Amino acid sequence: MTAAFVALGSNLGDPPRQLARARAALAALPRTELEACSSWHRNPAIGPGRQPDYLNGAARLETRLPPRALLSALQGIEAAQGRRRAPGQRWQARTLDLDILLYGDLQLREDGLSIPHPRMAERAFVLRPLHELAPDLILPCGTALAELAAACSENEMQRVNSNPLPPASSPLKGGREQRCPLLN
Ligand code: A4P
Ligand code: MG
Repeated sequence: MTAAFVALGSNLGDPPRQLARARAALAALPRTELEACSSWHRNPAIGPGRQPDYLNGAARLETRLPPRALLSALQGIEAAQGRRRAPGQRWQARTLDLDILLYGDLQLREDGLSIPHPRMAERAFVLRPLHELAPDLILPCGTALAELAAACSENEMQRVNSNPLPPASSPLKGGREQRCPLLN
C-alpha cells in the first residue's frame, strides 16, 4: 500500500454537498482505503475573472492503485459530479477538482501527471488542510510541510467543518516525523 494525499476543491453548484460526495467516492475506490480527511476551508478563488469562493480540503489514502490508475479514478469521480472542462482554459470554476498531491515519495514529471503537484507548495488552500492531516510530513524534496504551511498567508482561509474524518487514533496524529512513506 502507498500513502497518497489528494486535494479536494469545489466552487460551483453546492460545494459542501459535492465535497461530501467526493469523500464518499474516495472511500469507495477499489484497492484503496480512505484513512483521513481534513476539515473544509472556504477561501477566495485564485484564477481568472470573478469566481465564487472555493471550499478546499485534503484526504489521505492508502492505495494499491498505481498513480495513473488513481488519476483516472479521480477524474471519473469528477466527471460523475458534473465536472466540465473547457479545452485550453485553466483555473475555471468547477463543481469538483481532485488532484494528487503526493504519492509516497514519488517524484514524477510526465505528460498529464506531475507528482508532487507542482503548485502545492505555494497554496494555503492546499497546505492548510494537508498540515491538518500530517503535521510532521516531510515532502519528497526534503522540505518540511510545517515550514511551508507557516510561511503561507492564511488570512482569508475560513474553516467551515470541524468534523474531520477520522479518528484521533490516526497514525498521522502521533507527532512523529513522517516521510510520506511507502507503506506495506
Ligand atoms: N495533472 C498533472 N498532474 C496532476 C496531478 N498531480 N493531479 C493534469 C491531478 N491532475 C494532474 O487539470 C489539468 C491537467 O492536469 C489534467 O488533465 C491532469 O492530467 P484539470 O483538473 O483539468 O484543470 P485545472 O485544475 O484547472 O488545472 P491545474 O493546472 O491542475 O490547476 P491547479 O493548479 O490545480 O489550480 N483557487 C482556490 N481557492 N482553490 C482551488 O482549489 N484550484 C485551481 C486549480 C485554481 N484556483 C483555485 C483552486
Ligand atoms: Mg485538477
